[in-house]
Amino acid sequence: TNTTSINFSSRKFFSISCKMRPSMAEATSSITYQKFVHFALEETMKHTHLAPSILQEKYGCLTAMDGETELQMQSFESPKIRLLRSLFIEGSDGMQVLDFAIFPRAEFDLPIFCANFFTTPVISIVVLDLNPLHDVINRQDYKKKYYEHLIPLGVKYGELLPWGGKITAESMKFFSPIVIWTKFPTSEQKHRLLYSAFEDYLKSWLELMDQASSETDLSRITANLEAQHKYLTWRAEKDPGHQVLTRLIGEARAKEIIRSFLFDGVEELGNRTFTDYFPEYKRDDGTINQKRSMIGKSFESRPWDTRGEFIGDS
Ligand code: BLA
Repeated sequence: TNTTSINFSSRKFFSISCKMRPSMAEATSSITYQKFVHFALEETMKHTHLAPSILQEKYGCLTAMDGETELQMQSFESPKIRLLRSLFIEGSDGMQVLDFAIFPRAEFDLPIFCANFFTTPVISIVVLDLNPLHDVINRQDYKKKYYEHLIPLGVKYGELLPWGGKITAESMKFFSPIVIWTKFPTSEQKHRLLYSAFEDYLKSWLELMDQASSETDLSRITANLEAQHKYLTWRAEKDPGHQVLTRLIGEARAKEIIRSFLFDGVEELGNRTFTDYFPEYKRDDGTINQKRSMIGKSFESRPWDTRGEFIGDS
């Protein structure tokens, strides 16, 4: 049946390169992002045919310099998906990281699915969103097309997983009215809640994908491409995961994984540089200001109201 072939193929993908040793987290607690990855692949395969990405040959399993922490990478593509990739990290010290994203092909103006979870035994830092490809504050048509029907979902999880406080102001432009930005003391209860949110957000994204039809207007395709390139350029330069990755695998390999795996396309989808897109970061000598934020941190509380209207830093 269809189901067995799904199970078979996902198992096959999982065993490509990772040691099948028992998960360290499984032995001590039920907090692991492994099952998020399993769910996401199986669920996505119910909607589309996932083929391994060319990146899969190069990026599979990696052991960090501590000899203990494992980084598991997987990547796929499909007719509407340019790149679905997952980085799952399980640290010897109880650290768990998930960076899971789905980037649509340029013919589609679909949002970018984004799940970024950083967990230590003490604290969890979470971003879960369908990141908008286009401006959701000024372009009502785009907001209506993809988010209007999802506002109740965002309100539900926004209450269960409350706003995490001030963030890098620049990041807000990449977030949608249904973004879940939260921090909480790590607990199994919150972990289960986050799993439900992840399931619901992914299912919502997959429904949007099902309905999406290919753009034929070249100017629209170009606009989608530019927007995705700007997004990749931002994240490849300023992603908060940079430091942790550098500590785990060293600067050179961290840079490579960020530019060629996590945010693959940053080199190929456009020619503009970080400071072309974000000139406020340009130093006098032309180099990029290393600060994460030029504006500073803001948005103490949720800048979207329960109707999905942007209320800003009120
Ligand atoms: C913190 N991660 C954060 C914060 C945000 C994000 C908003 C709060 C700090 C800040 O305001 O910058 C996530 N920011 C995002 C996302 C986008 C964005 C998803 O602009 C998308 C547009 N985080 C990871 C990975 C690791 C990680 C892979 O995604 C580790 C390997 C770690 N994130 C991490 C850590 C912190 C953090 C350690 C807290 C420390 C810090 O703020 O630097």
